[in-house]
Formats: sequence, structure tokens, C-alpha cells
Amino acid sequence: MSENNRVNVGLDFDAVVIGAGFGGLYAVHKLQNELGLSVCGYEKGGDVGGTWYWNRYPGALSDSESFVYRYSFDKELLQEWTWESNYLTQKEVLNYLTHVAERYDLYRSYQFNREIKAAQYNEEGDYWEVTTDKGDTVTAKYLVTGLGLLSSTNKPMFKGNEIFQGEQYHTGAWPDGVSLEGKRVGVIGTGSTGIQLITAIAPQCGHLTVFQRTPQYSVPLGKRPQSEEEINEIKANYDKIWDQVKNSATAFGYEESDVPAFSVSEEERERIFEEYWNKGNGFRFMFGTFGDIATDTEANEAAASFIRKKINQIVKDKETAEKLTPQELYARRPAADNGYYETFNRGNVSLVDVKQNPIQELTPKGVKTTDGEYDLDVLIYATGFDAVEGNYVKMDLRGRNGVAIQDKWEDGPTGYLGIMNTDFPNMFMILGPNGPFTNLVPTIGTQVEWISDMVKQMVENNLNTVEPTADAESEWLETCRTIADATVFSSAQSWIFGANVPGKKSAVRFYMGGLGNFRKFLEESSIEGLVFNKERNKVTQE
Ligand code: FAD
Ligand code: NA7
Repeated sequence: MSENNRVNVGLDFDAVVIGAGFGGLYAVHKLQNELGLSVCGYEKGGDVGGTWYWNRYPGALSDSESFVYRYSFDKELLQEWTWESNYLTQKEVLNYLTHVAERYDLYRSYQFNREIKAAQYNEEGDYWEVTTDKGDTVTAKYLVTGLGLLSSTNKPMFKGNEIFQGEQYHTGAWPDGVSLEGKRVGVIGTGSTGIQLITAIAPQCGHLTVFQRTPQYSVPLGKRPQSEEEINEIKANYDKIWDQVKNSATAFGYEESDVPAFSVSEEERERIFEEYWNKGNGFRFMFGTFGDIATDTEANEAAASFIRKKINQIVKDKETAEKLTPQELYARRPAADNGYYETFNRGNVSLVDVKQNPIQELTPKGVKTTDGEYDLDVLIYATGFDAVEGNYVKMDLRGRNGVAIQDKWEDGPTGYLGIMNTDFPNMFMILGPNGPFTNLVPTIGTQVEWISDMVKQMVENNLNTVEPTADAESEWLETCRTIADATVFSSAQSWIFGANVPGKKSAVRFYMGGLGNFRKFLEESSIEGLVFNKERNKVTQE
């Protein structure tokens, strides 16, 4: 394709891309640098990075291993860029994404500190009109949304929120320059983020009070430095590694087990759990030990009781150990830590069970629960995200016939392949609803490459619009629901099903069939669910 191949001369751009995280950046690179389209990127934040721009809280770390938490498309970049440990700090991921933006000349296409407030499909001309918070409107043929699935923060509004006189922060919008040294700090939330944060800040705080609603199963992360030899060995084998990752279920770069937990003796089961506890990583523990931890409640209970035993061995105070011990299934996104349970052996850390004694209100001095008042200088919300569709439903996003995304998704969000929606022609989501539940960068790569191939074919074949058929959309939703219902994840009240935000519809939000199967579907059958229109406003099914 030639340079700056304008699909539609009358429009401001061929494509608008929203978001400058892993997804948006790669989309701009593909559409602009490889297809030669004119592209404008918009980002609410002040720079690139997405998740890694916003989540600067102490202890922020990837729990995907360094060697697979990166793009796979550029062999030279894979050889040139390196890392220190088997997991990446927030700063390292941010540096990587900044380098990517510079390397592929992506900054020139972006406008930062611009939030897209509205995106509306113009049916007369078959294009998108996109409006920023500054009131500018631009038009484009294609709309690519890389809005992030863990990006719209969930901050519960407690009574008295405005009268608390201390500092308040959310982990997902952490400013630079916060000092917790010697202060009385409270943390609400003990999900993956809370676990990282609590472990990291405990040594700095004067006193740390953890407000826990649901205890978590967490296994050690196993963070350690990687030697140059080890890294070189990985780099020499990247072709094989990506082949394995892209054909696996979770895309985390380790072998997933297909051995049922009860096909081995109790002794052997314990030995394997111990081995994986020592190796580290929550996903590896859940999917590498046995093949049925995520699908069979008895197997799940075996893993859960192993972790409970560990908590009991680590935490010295019996009452605290009991509060920290989950009794439900091991069915949330598997957490991993750098000494989380050990943190509660510190003299300056206390645990408050807010399921038993809920938070009633904030007072000028701190947090009041039904069993007491906790004076604080700083209150930190590690309360997670309005996951998956949070940033979509914040916008005035309208497709054909003015249909609003909030109405379309009234019963829960949908997305054919996690990418497209009926009545939203030429709109392509990255990590939209019902995409794969995996280490996410390989999934982002897969989706962006599919989107870019689709746009290329449309341009080359002079096709005007593409969208999924209503049947394909509902069949995909049904497939996702059937697979998810066969797992333990649907039993937990977590963000995976949207059960973490009050009033949010609990519904399937992921394709849990694995990246390998997803890619096979994309290659072999995804086209069958699409309708192409050749001419403006003339429906001609291909
Ligand atoms: P994001 O990185 O979320 O970027 C979306 C961007 O869109 C944001 O910068 C946002 O400001 C912008 N945006 C949204 N709406 C608008 C709008 N209306 N107008 C303009 N801009 C907008 N995943 C893993 O696979 N492994 C991990 O180890 C891992 N660790 C994580 C740790 C934390 C603390 C968090 C929060 C998430 C983690 N994730 C992890 C998930 C992570 O979000 C993804 O891996 C990946 O970074 C997502 O990239 P993205 O580009 O899709 O979205
Ligand atoms: P999570 O996993 O949604 O965790 C949020 C935590 O905040 C969790 O412990 C919640 O308890 C707690 N929470 C939320 N609202 C409240 C209120 N109102 N009162 C008390 N406690 C509350 O978000 P994370 O940021 O930790 O992780 C999300 C993903 O991002 C993670 O999986 C990684 O992929 C990165 P609950 O469990 O709902 O009872």
C-alpha cells in the first residue's frame, strides 16, 4: 500500500485511535506505518503508557513474566531491548512503551491530555465523528478503541468522603511525589493491586491499616534477577517461545498442565503444589500444576486448601491468619506476591475485616467502621476498576440509528471476538468485551493484527463498511458464556464478571477458551460472522 493512502479524501483522517497503551500504540503503528493511512491518536493521559502511565503506586509490577510481557512483532526490538528481573516494574514497562513510541515515530500522531467524550457514526456518509473534551470534532472512516479493560477506576463513595482531612489516592491514578514515610496509612482493597501495594509500603509507614473485604488466595511471585546468559538464551529462542505462547491457553509462556489433580496420589499432588509454590506466579500455580484447577471444584479445593495451609504457617497471629484465609473457591484472577502474608507479622500492620464490620463513613480524622474508628493521615483506595466496558460507557458512543452503547449493552457488554459490535460499523475494539482472558500483550498483538489485516482488505477491495451479523455476535456471546460457565471463575464476585462494582450487571466478559483456540477461530472462521457493504449506505452482503 502506498504512503498516506487516504481511504476517504473528504474526511479528516482515515482512522482515529483512542488510547496510548500497548493496544493503541500498536494500532497506530500498524495503520500508519504499515498501511500508510492517516491516523490520529487521542490519549486522556499526558503521555504514552496506558496502565503503566497511570498505575505508579509503590510496588506496581507486572505479574506476566518479562520475556512475554512485550510485543512480538519486531525481531530486532526483541533482541535490543532487555530487562533485569523475571518481572517488570511499572517504570520498566513505561520506559519500554516510551521507547516503542519513539522508535516507530508514534508521538507525531498523538494528541495527549485529550479525552474523547463522544464518538458517533454518521450514517449519511458512513464515517465516525469523534469529539474531544476540548470540543474539537474530527471525522474518520475507522475508529479503533484501545481504551483498556482495567483502566476506568472504581472508587467507592463513602459517606463523609469530602470531610476527611487527610490525603486520598487511588492506585490507578497515582500522582508522582507521594510520601508515606512515617505516616498512618489506610488501604482499602486486597486484590492484586492491594497485595502489591501493601507489601511494598508497610516498611515505610508509621502504621498501616488494611481494610479487607474479601481475603485473597495469593502465591509467591518468585521475582528474581535474571542473568545475561539466561536472557540471551531466551532471546535466542524467541521464535519457539512465541509459537508456544500463541498456541497456548493463557499465553504466559509456561507449559499448561493437562493432568487432572486427582489422577495422582495425595503425596504427589502436594509435591507438585509445593514445587509450583516455590517456582512462583499465580497463573502458573493455577494452570501449570494440574489441568482442572480452574474447572473442577474438587481439584480447585485441593489447590485452595494447600494455600490456606501456607497462610496458616506464615502468619503468626492466629486471629489475623484466620481473617486472611479465604474459604470460597480459588476463582479470582490468580494473585501473586512478594511476601504479602508475611507483612501481617509486622508490628506496624493491622488488619480490619470490613465484611464483618463494614465501613460506615469517613470522618475528618479517618475511617469509621461498625467496630471502631481508625485515625489516618493517608487513605489509599486499591479498589480496582470498572473493568472491561468502564471507559466505553463513559462516552457518548453511538452507532447506526443513534443506538447508544449503554443501551446496546444493557444486559451486559458484547463484542464479536472482543473486537466488533453489530450496528457499530468500522469500529474495532482492542480488548473489548469477550476477548481472551490471558497474559494480555499477546492477545493485544493478535487483535491488532487482525484489525489491521481487515482494514487492509477493505481498502484493497474497495469495501465501505464491516460489522458482525447479529447472529454471529450472539453466537460468540453464547460460546463465551458456555465456556465461562464450565469454569470456577463464574462463582466469584470479581471484576472478571463485573460483580465488583455496585449496580453493574454480572455477565460474561471474557472468552476463556484460550489464545490458541481464539487465533484458530480468527484464522479459520471469523470472516463468516461479518457483513461487508461495498457502497455507501447500500447493504450488499458479500
Ligand atoms: P491501557 O493500558 O489501559 O490503555 C488505555 C488508555 O486509553 C489509557 O491510557 C486511557 O487513559 C486511555 N483512554 C481511555 N478512555 C479514553 C478516552 N475516552 N479518551 C482518551 N483516552 C482514553 N496484564 C497482563 O497481561 N499482565 C500483567 O502483568 C498485568 N499487570 C497489570 C497491573 C496493573 C496494576 C494493572 C492495572 C493492569 C495490569 N494488566 C496486566 C492489565 C493491563 O491493563 C494490560 O496488560 C495492558 O497494559 C492493557 O493495554 P491497553 O492498551 O489495552 O489499555
Ligand atoms: P480488584 O481485584 O477488583 O480488587 C479490589 C479490592 O478492593 C478487592 O479487595 C475489593 O473487595 C476491594 N473493594 C472494592 N470496593 C470496596 C468497598 N466498597 N469496600 C471495601 N473493599 C472494597 O482490583 P485490583 O486493582 O486489585 O486488580 C485488578 C486487576 O488489575 C488485577 O487482576 C490485575 O490484572 C491488575 P471485594 O473482593 O470486592 O470484596
